[in-house]
Amino acid sequence: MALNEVIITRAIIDRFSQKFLEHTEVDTAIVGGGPSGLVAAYFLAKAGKKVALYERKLSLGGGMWGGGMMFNEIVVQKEGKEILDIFDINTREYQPGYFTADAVESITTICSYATKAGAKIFNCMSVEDVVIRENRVIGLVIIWSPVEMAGLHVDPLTIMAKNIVDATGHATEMLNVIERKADMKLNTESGGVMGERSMWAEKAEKLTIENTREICPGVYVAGMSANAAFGGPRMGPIFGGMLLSGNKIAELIIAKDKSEK
Ligand code: 48F
Repeated sequence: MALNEVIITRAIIDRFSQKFLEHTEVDTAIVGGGPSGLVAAYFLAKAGKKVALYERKLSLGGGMWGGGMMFNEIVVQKEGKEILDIFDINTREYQPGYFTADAVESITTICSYATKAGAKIFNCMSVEDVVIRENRVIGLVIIWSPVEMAGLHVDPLTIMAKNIVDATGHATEMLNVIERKADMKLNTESGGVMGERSMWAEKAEKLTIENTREICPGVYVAGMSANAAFGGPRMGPIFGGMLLSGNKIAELIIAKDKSEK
């Protein structure tokens, strides 16, 4: 059979358009494809939720690819290892309580589990704004990342979601936009993004879990974004907190949906 380039082209446009159209309204829209966002996507999709995840970059994985300073190994504590075990990711004990894993195996596997569970990942797409009605965030405003990078004057599109997750890492991009453009208070001491503090791994790892929560109506905050929002410190290349935060987001959203039924 001779290959036909037009069929190849149509297959891509058709399939992508179908996927994109089916995800213009979702249960949960996750912004950011780092470890916390991807883990949340997996557990939510596995629980049967309709999930779309938007990642600005072409590649998924956020800060996990590079391990620490581009040494592509990550460290997790016991509780973090238990999440890696769910994904069947190989870990090795380095010293009691410290486990290492290959950064590339970790992120590719989590990504694979998330997509196979049914989460739809839209890479190379940036979220630039939110949709607000009656003091609640109900949707996201999205644009192709190359449009954003080139500064082209192109209007974005909109998708609607019952729950939004800011998993944008150190940048807290969704929260910044809410603070800047909406008359909504965040559920922090100051009512706004408090800003990340300097490195303190022990404290930061604990706070990441604590700070993972609904931060304003319709918006949850996960991973490093949660710590930056609530004024917590950074933790560097220990990733247990990120994995546990993604898991907690899924638990919170699933529990909330149940209580609303
Ligand atoms: O930074 P990132 O990996 O977030 P995380 O899940 O994990 C943090 C750790 O990697 C590390 C750490 C150590 O434990 O502190 O930094 O909290 O991934 C965030 C992802 O969000 C994307 C960004 O490209 C990155 O891949 N992102 C950020 N803003 C947007 C976005 C946006 N507006 N639209 C789409 N993607």
